[in-house]
Amino acid sequence: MRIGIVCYPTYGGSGVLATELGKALADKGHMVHFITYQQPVRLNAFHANIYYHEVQVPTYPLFDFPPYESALSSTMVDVILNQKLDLLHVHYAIPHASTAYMAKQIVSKQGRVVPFITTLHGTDITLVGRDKTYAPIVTFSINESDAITAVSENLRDETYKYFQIEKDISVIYNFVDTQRFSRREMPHFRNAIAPNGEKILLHVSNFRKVKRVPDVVKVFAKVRQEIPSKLLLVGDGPDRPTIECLCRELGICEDVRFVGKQEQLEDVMSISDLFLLPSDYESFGLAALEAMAAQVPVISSNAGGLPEINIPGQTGYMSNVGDVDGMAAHAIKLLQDDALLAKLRKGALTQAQRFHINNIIPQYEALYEQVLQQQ
Ligand code: GMT
Repeated sequence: MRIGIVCYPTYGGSGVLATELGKALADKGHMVHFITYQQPVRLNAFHANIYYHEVQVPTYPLFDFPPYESALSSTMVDVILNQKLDLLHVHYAIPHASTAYMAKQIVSKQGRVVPFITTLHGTDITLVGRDKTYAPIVTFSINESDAITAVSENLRDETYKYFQIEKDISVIYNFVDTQRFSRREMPHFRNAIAPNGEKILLHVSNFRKVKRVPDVVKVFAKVRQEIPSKLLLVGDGPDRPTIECLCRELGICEDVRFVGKQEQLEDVMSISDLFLLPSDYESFGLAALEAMAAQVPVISSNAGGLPEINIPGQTGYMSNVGDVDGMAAHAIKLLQDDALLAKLRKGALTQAQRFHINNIIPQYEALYEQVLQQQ
C-alpha cells in the first residue's frame, strides 16, 4: 500500500507511535510518506520505502497566525496526487483529521477516492479537543473519518462520553519493539549516574501539567530518605522551572539529573530500576510500556488507560492521582526487596511482550484493507 502518515514530529507519544508505525510498515514493504512540518524525531535513518514531505507554511505580514491547516491540506493533496497514495493515516485529531477531510474533498473533485483513518491519542480528546473552541470541528472530522482508532479502551470510552460520535471506534493498542528496548548491562553509564550503587528512578515526559512532574520529585524525595537513589528526568517542557525550584526547596538537587530530550531512550531505560508516571491522565502511557520492555517496573497513577497496561503486583503498582505517599511507599517497598523487584521486572517484560510491535502492526494493516474495500 501507499500510505500517507500525518503526525506531530516533536517529542511526544503520538508522534513517536506514528513514526514507529510508519517504519514498521515500510519494513513490511509498504510505501510510507510522512507529511509533517519537521523531520519526526524517531525518523532518523534512511529507508528505501520511506519518504518525507515537509509542510512549508509561507508567511505574510497580514498573518498574525500563519494558516498551517491550509498548508497541511495542500501538501496532503500534492502528496496524494503525485505519490498516488491509497490512504491517509492521521495521528492526533487536531488539526490532522479536519485537514485530511479537506484534502479528501479536494482530491475527490479530481476523481480520486482517498480514505483517511484517524487515530486518537489522548489530549486531542480529553484536554484540547474538549475545549469548546475546537469541539465542533473535532466532532465533525472524527465522524467524517473512514475509520477511527483509539489507543486504549479508556480513550475510546472518553471519546464517546464527550463527543457525539456516530461511528465505531476500534481500539488498537500502542506497541513497543521489545528487541530495541531489551535491557542491556551498561555499567559505565550506570556508574556515571549512580557512582555509589544508588538505585535509579526514571521519569520521561514533556513536563506538561498533566504529567504532574512535581509529584515525581516529591515521591523521589521520600524514597531518597530511605534508600540511596538518583532521579533521572528525561524530556523538557513548560513545568521545568517549577520542578527545578521544587528540587532546590527540597534540597535534593545533587541527586536529580535533568538529561533533556534523549533519542536513545533504550539506554536510559536499561540503567533504571523504577519508572514513575503519576499523571493526571494518560490515555495509554507509551513511555511506561517502553520502560517495561526494558524490565523497569512502573509506579504510576491509576488514571485513564494506565490500568490497561500497569498491573499491580505484576508490572508495578498504582495509586490515586496525587497520592504521593502511596506511590513513595510502593517504590520503597519494591526497591528494598530484591526478590520482589526481580519478580516485577520479569512481569513487566511479559506485559510488554503482549504489546509487541509484531502483534499490533497487522491490526493496522487489516484496518487499512477493510477501509480500502469499503470504497
Ligand atoms: O502525553 C503527551 O502529552 C503527549 C501525547 C501525544 O499525543 O503526543 O501523548 C498521548 O499519546 C500517547 C501515544 O498514544 C499516549 O501514550 C499518552 O498516554 C497520551 N498522553 C495523554 O493522554 C496525556
